[in-house]
Amino acid sequence: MNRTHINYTLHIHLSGIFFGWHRRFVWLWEKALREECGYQGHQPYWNWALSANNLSASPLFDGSDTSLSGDGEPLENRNETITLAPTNVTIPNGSGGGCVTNGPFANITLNLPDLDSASGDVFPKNAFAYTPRCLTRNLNSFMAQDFTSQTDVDRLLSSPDIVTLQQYMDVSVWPELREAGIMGAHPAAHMQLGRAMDDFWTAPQEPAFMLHHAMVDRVWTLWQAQDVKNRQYALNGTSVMGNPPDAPEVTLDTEVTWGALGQNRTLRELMSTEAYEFCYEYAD
Ligand SMILES: [Cu+2]
Repeated sequence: MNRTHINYTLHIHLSGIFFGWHRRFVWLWEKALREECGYQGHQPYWNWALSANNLSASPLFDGSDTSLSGDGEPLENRNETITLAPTNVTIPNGSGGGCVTNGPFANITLNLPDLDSASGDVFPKNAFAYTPRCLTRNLNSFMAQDFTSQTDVDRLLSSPDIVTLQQYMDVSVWPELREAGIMGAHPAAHMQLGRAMDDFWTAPQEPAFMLHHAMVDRVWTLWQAQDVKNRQYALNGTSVMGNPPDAPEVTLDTEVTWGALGQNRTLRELMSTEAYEFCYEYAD
């Protein structure tokens, strides 16, 4: 799964295939859990708003036996604040930063490298280098409160059109952050868990990744359901990250690929959770 995500990173983010690609990515994961691992449950989602006030007290990240493990060990000499590059906006740092040593994922090994230093738009040469390391977390409740609260979820769901939904998903409404095009709910939920989850390329190594993207999918699904006629098949953008002007706009016939994980699909086949191969819904 990680390898596939890395291979298509430069297409599946900030583009017209973001929602559809990640929808089937999570679905393929759930299918593999059922068919290859004997899992009999469902794919849970991480409702960002429910943990926004206090991440480390949330049942998902409190470090208990039924959580996804909690915060990383607090790093010594941590900075009190972090700067949200490329802006000068500073916010409080998270509360951990080191390896996760509690809960079900205590001391697990991530095998792909931290690609933080990779440029965001060139495929990193070391993307698949075997790099055993710990799972780090740096839970940041400030970020959660300010970028993924119920207010933010409500704003997403109130988007009048797909362009606005994509915008709120990826870009904050804070003026300085909006200008820089950063800190919408999707990246903010990645960032609030720390380095491993915030890796643009290798984030699927973090156990919370699939639950996070199930929530992205849930927001898209609930938004579509408010106006099926106009929203079920609403698309915007290209198949290339950042939608450069020379890339063609996607259509319902645009083919999307998951490499070795499964056959190609057209976007048409990805637009509903209850059509073609999909058959699932979100409980409230
Ligand atoms: Cu992704």
